[in-house]
Amino acid sequence: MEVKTDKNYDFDEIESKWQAFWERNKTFRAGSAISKNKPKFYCIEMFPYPSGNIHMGHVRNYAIGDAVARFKRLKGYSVLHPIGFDSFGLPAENAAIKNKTDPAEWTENNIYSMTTQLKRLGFSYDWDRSVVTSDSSYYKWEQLFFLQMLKKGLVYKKISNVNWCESCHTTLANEQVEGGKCWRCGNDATIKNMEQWFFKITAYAEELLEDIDGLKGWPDKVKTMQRNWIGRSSGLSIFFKIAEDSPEEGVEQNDNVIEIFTTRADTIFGATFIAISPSHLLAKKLIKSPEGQVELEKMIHNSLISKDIAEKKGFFTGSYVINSFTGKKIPVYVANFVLTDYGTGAIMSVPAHDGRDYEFAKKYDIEIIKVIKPEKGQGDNLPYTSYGELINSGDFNGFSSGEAIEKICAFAEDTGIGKRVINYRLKDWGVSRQRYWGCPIPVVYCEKCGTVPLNESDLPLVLPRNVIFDDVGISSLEKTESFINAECPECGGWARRETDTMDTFVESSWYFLRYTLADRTERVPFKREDIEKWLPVDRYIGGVEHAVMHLLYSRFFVKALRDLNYFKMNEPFENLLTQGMVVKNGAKMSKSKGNVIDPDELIKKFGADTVRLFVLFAAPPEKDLEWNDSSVEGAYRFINKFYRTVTSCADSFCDTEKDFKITAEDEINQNVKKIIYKLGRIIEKAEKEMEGRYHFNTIISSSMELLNDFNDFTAESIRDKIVLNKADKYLLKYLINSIILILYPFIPHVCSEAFEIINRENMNLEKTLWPEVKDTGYSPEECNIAVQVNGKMRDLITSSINLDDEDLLKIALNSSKVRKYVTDESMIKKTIYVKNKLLNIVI
Ligand code: ANZ
Ligand code: ZN
Repeated sequence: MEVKTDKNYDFDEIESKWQAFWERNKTFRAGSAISKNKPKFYCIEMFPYPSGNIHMGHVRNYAIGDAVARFKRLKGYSVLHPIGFDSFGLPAENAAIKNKTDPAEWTENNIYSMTTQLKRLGFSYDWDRSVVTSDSSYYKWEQLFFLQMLKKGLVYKKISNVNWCESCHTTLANEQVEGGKCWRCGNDATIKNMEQWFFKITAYAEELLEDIDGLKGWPDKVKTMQRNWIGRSSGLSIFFKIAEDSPEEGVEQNDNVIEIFTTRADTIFGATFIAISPSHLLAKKLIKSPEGQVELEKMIHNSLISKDIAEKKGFFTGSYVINSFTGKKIPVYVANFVLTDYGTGAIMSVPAHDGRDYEFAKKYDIEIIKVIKPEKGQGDNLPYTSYGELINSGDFNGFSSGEAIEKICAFAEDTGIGKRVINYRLKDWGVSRQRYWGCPIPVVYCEKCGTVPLNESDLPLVLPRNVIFDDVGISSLEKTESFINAECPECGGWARRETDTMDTFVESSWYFLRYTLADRTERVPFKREDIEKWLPVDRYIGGVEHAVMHLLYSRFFVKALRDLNYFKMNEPFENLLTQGMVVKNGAKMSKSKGNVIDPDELIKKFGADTVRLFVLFAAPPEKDLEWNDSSVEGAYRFINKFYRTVTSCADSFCDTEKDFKITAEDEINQNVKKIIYKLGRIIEKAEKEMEGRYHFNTIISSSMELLNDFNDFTAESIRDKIVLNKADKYLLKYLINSIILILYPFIPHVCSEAFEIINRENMNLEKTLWPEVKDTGYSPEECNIAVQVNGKMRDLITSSINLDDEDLLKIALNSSKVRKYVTDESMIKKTIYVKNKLLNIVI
């Protein structure tokens, strides 16, 4: 083989050479025979919607995942690293309406061009496992799950108020309404009354919440968002008798009572009015005047066009209820800030101790009674919303809030005026969409038999092609006669097909299960043994914008499929990494801001490795990445230097034996020892980072430093005519190979080339290649370091030279003299480090 020397780095040639090599050899195919005995590692990035173009955010997401996957392969893992396309959804349909193209064709074209782009970036995917969710071979199984969940009562239909986007002409799940606006187009979401299909995610509310604690590898912020979204609160539901009616004993919820939900039973003596939502079922009945009825209509209308409740508004109904605890009559108001679909849609208002109630009471001049005495040190201002000691509360005076809640709940249950309840903010997941480009819902409506599910053997129910697209606001499926007309599976008579399709979040709730199936001609969605082998996903990487929707739905789906006996697993994602955004001039890259950098252009100019190196080097994954042209050039220059170093030293090392054994007789050059020692520390550090923290930038910069050391050393040995023996050369070759392998997860093309140049053979990933640390008997020089805490000298410690601040801090914290002041590591605000001299710990 010809060894190339001193050749300029030709990324086009090198990158296409290795991409072709990988494809030809199916290098990244998961689960080959040899890898059977290896430990598994399942790594995925959130799969893209095929919009047509890869953007910088994708590149970052996939470069992170690829680095992790490639590292794990070097470490001897059998890695599953697939990609697919989340290909149902609105843009295809909008393009169809605008350009009269077929959504299927549009999607296929986009998938084709994005696949080309992904391959051009050299990501190590097992392409044979790819999924395209708009293929009937994929959504067929989703339809099957739908039918099975329907049978189990996990899917149901009901008329409900749904969030509606007029401009997208579709319903939106609660999670898809952000600040009252449609998450896709940003137009105001409104409310509409429609019959809808729902997944009963609330059946799993408790489990979804409890299992969050076990998600040790998830970022806290995502866990908090899910907890808040599920929003469990335990409290008391109380029945307030309506004053005019003569209520029977032992009231239950009926027309004579208003049921409220409170988490602050301790404040019941301060409840001076009841507030109900405008859509409350009793509203019309409670309102005594015609003006009130008009007022109500107005408020309902307003709540439909805007969910903004910043300004508290309402009116008195004319009715009263009895507060059973005080025996007093209190007025009932309709109030815009009471939510219809939370709790019971009615509240007892305690203006002294609740902010919204206070604002409302001030505005409408309603009595305010203080019933909680603030704890010491807390101000006396109203509203006082925290806990304290009860006052003005009859028999309950003197108790703490906690005690009083217990006693009042018990009292309410004993006397039948209330019951303890647990409420969740989480609502069932409405999945009906009035769109064409989605998975058809496999049911028909028969005049005789009603709503009838299709037979499982009739699946897939294929989405028809060649439908009419126009902007008239009904779904294209509704206009497609051949689709609508169906035969009833029960009576064989005429039936009308469901024309709603499923929310695209259904497809993304189980694609990571489908990836595990190697042979797609198999007539199963996935196999139990594959699920058991590969799942849970060891590392899932994606944007934090999916913290509630996708990540919660997927958890639900896995639990539901588990209960359908598909497998035993409880949770799909063991470790989650949410990467930051790519921003330019402080703003997220977007067409509307005109600050988009096109990955294709960069690749053309600098090559894929440069683009990958830049996105990994410029910021730790969880942080936002600020675009910087000169850092891109910096990455390019580094790769050039790396390549030149490798090509120019190849001749000196190529013939060094692979299995050379250093013996005691070998005298190793002191500088070689030093550099090998440094390498050892970097291998250890890199390994640690690659196993979880993923601060790739520190690995990359240490490798850069090491490469410089190596170049300096070579220059010196040439200048000083130093003769290197076999052992030296062996170690230097090991050094260069180690740098190649450490960098391989980030810049795989040039590293594959470099490996070939140095070793005259291809990298074989079936072997465990990650470099082992070699000990040459060298121990670094030592120095004395002054350790200060908040600027005061506390100890003088001895350490090896050139440690970084992290390592040094560990040593410093072992000193009892320092520990006296820094009892807990969480106290540390920052450290100031003067290399080899001083460490100041600021607490
Ligand atoms: C009396 C009270 C006194 C309350 C007090 C709070 C403070 P979470 O924790 O979110 O469950 N609430 C109940 N249903 C509501 C609805 N449909 N719309 C708006 N607010 C509603 O909140 C429970 C509290 O939120 C309940 O406790 C109720 O107000 C209010 F000093 O009842 B509270
Ligand atoms: Zn029928």
